[in-house]
Amino acid sequence: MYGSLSIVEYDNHGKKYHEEDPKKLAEFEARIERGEKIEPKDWMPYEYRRQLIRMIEQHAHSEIIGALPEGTWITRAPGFKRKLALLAKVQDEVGHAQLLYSAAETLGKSREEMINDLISGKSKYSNVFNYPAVTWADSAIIAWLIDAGAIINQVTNAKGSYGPYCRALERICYEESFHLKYGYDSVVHLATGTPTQRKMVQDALNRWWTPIMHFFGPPDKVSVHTEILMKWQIKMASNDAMRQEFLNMYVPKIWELGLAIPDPNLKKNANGVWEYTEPDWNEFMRVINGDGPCNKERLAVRRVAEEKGRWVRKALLSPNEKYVTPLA
Ligand code: FAQ
Repeated sequence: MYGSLSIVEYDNHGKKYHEEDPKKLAEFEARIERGEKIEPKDWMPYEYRRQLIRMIEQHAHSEIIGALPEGTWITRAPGFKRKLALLAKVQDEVGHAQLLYSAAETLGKSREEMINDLISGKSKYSNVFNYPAVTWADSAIIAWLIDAGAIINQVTNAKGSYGPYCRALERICYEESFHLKYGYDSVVHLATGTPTQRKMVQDALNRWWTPIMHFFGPPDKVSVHTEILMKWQIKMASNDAMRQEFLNMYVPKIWELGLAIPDPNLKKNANGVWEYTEPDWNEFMRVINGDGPCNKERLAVRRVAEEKGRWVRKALLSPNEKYVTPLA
């Protein structure tokens, strides 16, 4: 379906634009200017649809792959209450993927195509989930600071122009806010605990700082899609603006816990802008293009899930046929 919409050849970064009817395009842009939501059956430019599919699909993939680093800690969570909370959080993340795949489907790309593009390595997903959760403290840092970053992004973009994406984001944010509280509680517990616990959480923060700085995307001056995404109000703040917001909200909270941030140049300048050492953007490019510490492992897990779940999907689609389960 999505493929059939293509009339003009596009490069991977949307540089060539579909020749749209100027009148329709002007009406569409006026609707966005007025703050109206665009709904699936409304006319929209080809490039608006293409960009939304790219972004929502990557977001959905990030949620199901994002369940994996923390998921590895469910069996080893320290205590029953932490285990229950983590189990519920991981389930929520997978639920977010479902909401987001549904939002992307409204634009004409099927879920099967999206999953195939994920497991073949064609589609991207968030850099952060290609790093291992080495200790329990890593899972706490993920639940606090990665969820914090995700909330900043999602609360902002929930005010955007595409109805189904905004509604999905709004709902996701309620759950993410709860995850953040769980993550903060886990980090506080470790940071105010024994010297061993404090060291464990400090080491985890050291490991995660660079991936977190990468999380908001490349600097604005090199970001490929920001301009068009902001023009059409898909993205409501730039990568650097979101990174600044994160630093503004969370650096004081991290310092308050007596934890050190592994960047000697991090400081707020006289204009209220955070200055920091640029994280290694070559590492970012390697990780998002498939060569991070866990990329292969993450996709391998999804491939197995896809294969093992095939009989269930078939059975759901044609309930009158008899299937022999792989366990039978
Ligand atoms: N990771 O031109 P820009 C979560 C790619 S959800 C990987 O600046 P854009 C919940 C980008 O795709 C986390 N790739 O791109 C959770 C593009 O590549 P392409 C996910 C990245 O779109 C918590 C290229 O670099 N959230 O965490 C990243 O304007 C805890 C050029 O970049 C979303 O997806 C990255 N970090 O801005 C779950 C939110 N950054 O497609 C479990 C929706 C950039 O040309 C546990 N997405 N790239 O091949 C967005 O807001 C935007 O897409 C950005 C990137 C801000 C991520």
